[in-house]
Amino acid sequence: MPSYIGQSIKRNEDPRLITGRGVFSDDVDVPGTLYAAFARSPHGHARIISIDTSAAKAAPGVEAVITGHDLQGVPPIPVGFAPPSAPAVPPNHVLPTQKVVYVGQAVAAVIARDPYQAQDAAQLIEVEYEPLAAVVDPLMALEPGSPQIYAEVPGNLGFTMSSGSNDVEAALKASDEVITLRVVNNRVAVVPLENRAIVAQYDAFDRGLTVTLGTQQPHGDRSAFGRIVGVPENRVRLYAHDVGGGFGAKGNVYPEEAVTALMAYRLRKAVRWSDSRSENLRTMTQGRAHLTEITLGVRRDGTFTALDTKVVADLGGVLAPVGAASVGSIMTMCCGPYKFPVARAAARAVYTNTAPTGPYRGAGRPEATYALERAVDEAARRLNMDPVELRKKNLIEPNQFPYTTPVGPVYDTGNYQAALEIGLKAVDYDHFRAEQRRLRAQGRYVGIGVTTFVEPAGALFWEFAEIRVDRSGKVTVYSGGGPTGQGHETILAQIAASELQVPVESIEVVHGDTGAVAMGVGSFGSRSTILGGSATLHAAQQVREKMRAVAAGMLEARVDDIQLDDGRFHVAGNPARGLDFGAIAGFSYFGVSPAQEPGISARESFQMNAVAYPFGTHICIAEVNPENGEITIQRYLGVDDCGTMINPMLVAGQLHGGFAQGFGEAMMEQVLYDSDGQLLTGSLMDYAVPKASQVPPIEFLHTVTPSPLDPLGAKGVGEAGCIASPPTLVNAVLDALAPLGVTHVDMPLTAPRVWAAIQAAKGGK
Ligand code: MCN
Repeated sequence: MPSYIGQSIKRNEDPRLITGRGVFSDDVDVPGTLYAAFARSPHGHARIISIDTSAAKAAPGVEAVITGHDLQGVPPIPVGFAPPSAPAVPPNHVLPTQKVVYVGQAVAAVIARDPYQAQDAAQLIEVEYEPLAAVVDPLMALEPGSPQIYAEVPGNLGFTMSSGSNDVEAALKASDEVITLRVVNNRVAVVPLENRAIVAQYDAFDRGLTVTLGTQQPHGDRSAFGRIVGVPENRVRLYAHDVGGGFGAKGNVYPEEAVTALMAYRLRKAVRWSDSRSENLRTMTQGRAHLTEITLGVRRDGTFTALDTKVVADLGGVLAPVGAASVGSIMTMCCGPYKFPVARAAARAVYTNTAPTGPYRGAGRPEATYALERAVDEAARRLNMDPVELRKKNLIEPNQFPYTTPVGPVYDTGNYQAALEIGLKAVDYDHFRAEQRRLRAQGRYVGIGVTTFVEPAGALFWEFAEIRVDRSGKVTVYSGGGPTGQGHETILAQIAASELQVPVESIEVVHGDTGAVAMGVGSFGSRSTILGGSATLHAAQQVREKMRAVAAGMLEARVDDIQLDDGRFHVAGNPARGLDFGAIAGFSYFGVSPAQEPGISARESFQMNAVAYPFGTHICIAEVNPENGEITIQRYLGVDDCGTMINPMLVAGQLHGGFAQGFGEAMMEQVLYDSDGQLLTGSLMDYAVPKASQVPPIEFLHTVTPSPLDPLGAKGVGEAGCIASPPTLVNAVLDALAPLGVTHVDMPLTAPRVWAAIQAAKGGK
């Protein structure tokens, strides 16, 4: 039977999803359920003087009203990682009692018999606030005299991070050219199709809690609920059925989810909550929000000499559970795919009166790539060199892997030149440059952006899979991942089916059930194919060997003589003397010798002490109308290398989705607050997410450089599209506008912004 690995088969999960039979958290119906609703802060920064819940308690249908005062002894939301430089980590209380630090922060909750009663009663909660001066700009927050959000965090400086060495300064001094650029990675909202949703149910039978939650980390969240609610973890069962997108922001427990679970346990009932789009835009963790000053030293011949990256990262009002992750990524990924003799990076992470920020698809890699690629194009302009030539001169060579960068990471494998060449050939780069000159002579502004990039994938080191073959011979993969739309039910089945030689559609994949899956980490950091896929492969190999041993006993042959072909174990050279899965599996439960374990199953956790480094080249050709600043994307193509592709069609799907998010960030998305911390983009009328018709077509090309780190040779791809696309799009626009003297526009590249940059450049002239 040919291997399924590398085949673009359709997704096993799709018939269910496209016929409306998906089960999202909000679809779970529990009889007698109660509903939670929240009273939220109207202020960006205020002291809580008093909370009067009497009117809400008396409202129809209300079963309970709670504030932070009712949660004495409940631990704050756990922070996954707080850098040692943090002077203090102000606790992220489930419900605050002293002060609120961003608009929309939940201060009290109502539990009622129907959702409308809950919302009406929440409106009756009287909170007296003493408004305090707010600060929303992280640079202003660092200024002396700015409002202090936490007494224990002087100057609002949450933490610092750094990497590399100070040799950078001498190297910059010795450089022929030094390019310094300040760029902004605009704050973006996550906007999953499915908002947050939870159903928590007191489980009278074992005095525990059953939680259904849209999450990327089922097992981690089960632990967090156990700790917050005060129930031993083994009495908490968490289900994450279908999840309508997470994009990094559904990896941790939110205060509203904690309240819902707590109240279900306290009231001995089922309680549910799902947020409205406007609640989601106010309080789900947001992404990016980084200001970067990048300094690149270069010799006259184009050789890079040094890199210095300084970041100011906006944490928002509280440190989200993995709020530090994006900052850490820049410290390690600032050098991209280039050879720098010396480099360093430093970050200041700052509290502001805005929604907390957290990982958002790419989590630090898009920020690092954007700053670096913008600086490389600027260096090319300064040196009067072709930006592609400059990249070629500095890319790490294929024979230099494993390659250790001056800020620490060891890149496993790569051939950056090959991906670049394929992309250049596809767009006929030299021809394009000639055509560009011709069009410029006609007054048309057409430009090209070329990004070469590398990113780490496979973070946090292990994932779990178990394979069981039931008595009928049916194979089930139990995966520790937490997919949110990536297609794990298909790719894990492809891997197991290839090893066991059974039809891919016959394999069931179970995930998102902590009662059925013994352990797991989850899906983030483009890790599941590498780690979960390899765990599945190893478990399948074990299952195959166990079945061979049982078959040998049944066929009275030597194990070494048993061969697996097309789903049948037979004696080598005698295909007629064989047994199918059902016969072997059925026998394994009854007839095995005392030396053999009954049943057929295998558990594996695959771990790596390093990460893999996918890479690629993205190219965009764009035209700008100088009269109104409108941009037309004429062509966009990505050459991506994620090692062995398990399912090229799903790889393309991931790149497509990632691109749409990068396109949104580059062209139209931006969360805005006024100076008091009021959110100005609180609905989808004000916050522009690209519509399908606005996203340009993308061409996908690939190179395949397997990773030596995992048995599949796979690397991740879930985030590549949004890492490479913002600089590609912006550099294309800046290249188009080069004749007008425009060298800088901050994202998002809305037409008015581009037009203003053109006018400013004309005025400057
Ligand atoms: N794949 C493959 N071969 C490879 C690598 C990947 O076939 N060598 C395909 C597989 O279909 C796999 C998918 O690409 O399921 C993504 O694989 P991987 O890169 O391992 O990433 P994860 O499965 O761990 O998913 C996490 C990643 C991240 S970090 C974000 S954020 C993200 C993303 O995936 N959020 C998503 N993709 C998303 N897609 C959807 N629909 N919704 C989200 O919330």
